Amino acid sequence: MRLTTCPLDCFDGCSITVNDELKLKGNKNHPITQGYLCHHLNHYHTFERIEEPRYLGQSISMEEALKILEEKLRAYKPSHTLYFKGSGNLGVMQGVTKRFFAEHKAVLASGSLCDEAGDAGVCESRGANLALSPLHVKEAEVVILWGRNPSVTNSHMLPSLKGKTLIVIDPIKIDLAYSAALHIQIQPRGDLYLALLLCRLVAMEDMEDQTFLNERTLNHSDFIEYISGIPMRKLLDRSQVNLDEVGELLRLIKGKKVSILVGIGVQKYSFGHSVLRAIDALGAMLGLFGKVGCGVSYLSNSGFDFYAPFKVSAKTEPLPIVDFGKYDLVFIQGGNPLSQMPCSSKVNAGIDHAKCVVYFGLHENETSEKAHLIIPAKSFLEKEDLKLSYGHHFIGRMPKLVESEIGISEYALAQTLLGVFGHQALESEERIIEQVIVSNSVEKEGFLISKTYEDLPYEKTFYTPSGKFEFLEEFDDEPLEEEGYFLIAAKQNTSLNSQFVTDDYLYVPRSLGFEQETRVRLTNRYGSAEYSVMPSDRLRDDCLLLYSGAKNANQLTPHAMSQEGKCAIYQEMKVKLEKVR
Ligand SMILES: Nc1nc2c(c(=O)[nH]1)N[C@H]1C(S)=C(S)[C@@H](COP(=O)(O)OP(=O)(O)OC[C@H]3O[C@@H](n4cnc5c(=O)[nH]c(N)nc54)[C@H](O)[C@@H]3O)O[C@H]1N2
Ligand SMILES: Nc1nc2c(c(=O)[nH]1)N[C@H]1C(S)=C(S)[C@@H](COP(=O)(O)OP(=O)(O)OC[C@H]3O[C@@H](n4cnc5c(=O)[nH]c(N)nc54)[C@H](O)[C@@H]3O)O[C@H]1N2
Ligand code: SF4
Ligand SMILES: [Mo]
Repeated sequence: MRLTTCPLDCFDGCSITVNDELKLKGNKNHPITQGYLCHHLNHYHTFERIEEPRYLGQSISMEEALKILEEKLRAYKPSHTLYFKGSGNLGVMQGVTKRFFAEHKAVLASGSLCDEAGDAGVCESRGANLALSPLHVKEAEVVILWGRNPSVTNSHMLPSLKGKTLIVIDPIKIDLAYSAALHIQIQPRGDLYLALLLCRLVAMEDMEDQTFLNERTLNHSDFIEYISGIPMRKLLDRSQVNLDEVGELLRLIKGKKVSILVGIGVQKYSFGHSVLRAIDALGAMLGLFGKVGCGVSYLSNSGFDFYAPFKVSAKTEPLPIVDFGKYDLVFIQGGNPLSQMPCSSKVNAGIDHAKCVVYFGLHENETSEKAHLIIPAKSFLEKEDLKLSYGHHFIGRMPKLVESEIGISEYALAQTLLGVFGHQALESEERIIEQVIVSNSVEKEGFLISKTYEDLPYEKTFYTPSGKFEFLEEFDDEPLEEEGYFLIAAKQNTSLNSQFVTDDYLYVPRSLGFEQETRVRLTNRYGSAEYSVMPSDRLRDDCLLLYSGAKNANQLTPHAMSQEGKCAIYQEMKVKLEKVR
């Protein structure tokens, strides 16, 4: 029995036991994994992979594929070559290809389709974005799930939620809302206003932690003055919550150990960074940071204080709005932009215009379908890697467990290209991985963990220049002008974004009276697309829902990015709905 770690983009970073038949099981001894895996890894071997390289639809050998890639890299100017990496595998070694493309002087798409707007806000307030692991949350009395859906996206948090007072703030009635003490079914885009409203009320009710505010925060009184200038009416209108619910929330958390778990739901908007700052401000007013069972936790920076082996300097373009059509050669690794990037019509037009699109991945998808050159990757069982998790502090080794004829590893691809173009060779994989591990890890009870977490998160310091928590000073937001429905983008159980088994339905409020499978069309200024309907009792009357990875999920999402963090802003729009006749 050998051990490895799940490579997927997920909070849990599961530790996996692998037997000689390559059967994957959750490691029973791992404090987070606790012996179980989710749908994706339980069925991992049933998903078909790409087995052979292809060029213009014809199967070729890996040698030929690498030769064609070399020819294309020589034929097109480096300044007309784009490197684009998705999040299909979050192993540290996945970034190795960036080293070659930076040496080659290509342009790197930089930014995020995911969490960076919120991350920018967390970093402004706290200086670094650290996680509350399930072991920390276990000590809480009250847990607020704020735009985060652990029963789908973070199932190894569930044991820690058992027996806790749960508060859910989500426009959707998620599974955990049914067992929550309070569900505030907030209007999408309303969280900043709810957080500021709560800050106002915490101050009015003398619920502030004065010692924490005096000793560990920088600009508290300016913050209170600033938010006192925002009319209460505006805070209530923009969040569409009522004072009873807010009063109940305060009653439930008063004097309790509170962990606030925030997901990406709250920040899929232009001012996403400010939303996290406002929620953090509430945490700071209550003095939640650095205490047992308490705190605010978002998708953390897994690499914090670790040596970053593939940090490069290069010309970059903002990833969520990058125009593929400006490039002759586009190299896409571990991602499916034709499904997952916002504003599919622009992405499609760009990909159609590029002279050569290379797809380097595991599975067929919308992007591989259109690519000229397909290079199959090795799976996580077939290459050396290391996983740092964004949901806890355990470090997961990912040794190569099996030889395979299929595919090429990211390391081997990068090493080959560095060699043929005469750049300096990479150190060995083992050495790179060890350097990362030793840079910031310590062994505790037989497990490697990040040294940063020897103390509770933020127990000793914040990582801002002042060493203190810094409150939000202003924000910039205008309400959406468009009429129509909010269109929510969320995750579902059997898919990991566009990988594995996706769900293509458009979920609509049952009150609209549509039968299942009714065909409808959604339209807005970014596009138009048709969907089959699934009526749902879980939605507000002003919301529709399309899961990540659904067919046409991004036909209507904005070609735009967040004010901070170069992040996609999937929900910064509304849509009109009509029945297709
Ligand atoms: N099974 C599974 N697990 C996954 C993934 C997957 O695709 N499938 N994806 C992984 C990835 S890439 C990520 S980034 C994480 C994300 O993890 P989460 O953040 O938990 O995932 P989401 O489903 O995007 O969003 C969570 C919730 O935010 C709510 N929401 C939407 N808009 C708003 C809003 O304006 N305000 C509030 N308060 N809530 C809102 C949604 O209704 C949803 O219930 O999950 C990871 N885990
Ligand atoms: N409408 C809408 N759009 C969204 C979202 C949403 O909620 N709604 N969520 C956004 C979020 S949070 C995220 S993180 C992005 C994710 O978007 P992407 O990064 O595009 O992720 P996936 O769709 O999972 O595609 C990952 C691809 O990586 C490949 N892959 C897997 N393992 C490996 C490997 O080891 N090596 C290589 N080379 N390739 C590999 C697989 O073949 C797979 O096709 O989508 C974003 N897009
Ligand atoms: S829960 Fe997350 S980390 Fe664990 S097996 Fe599933 S995808 Fe991987
Ligand atoms: Mo993500």
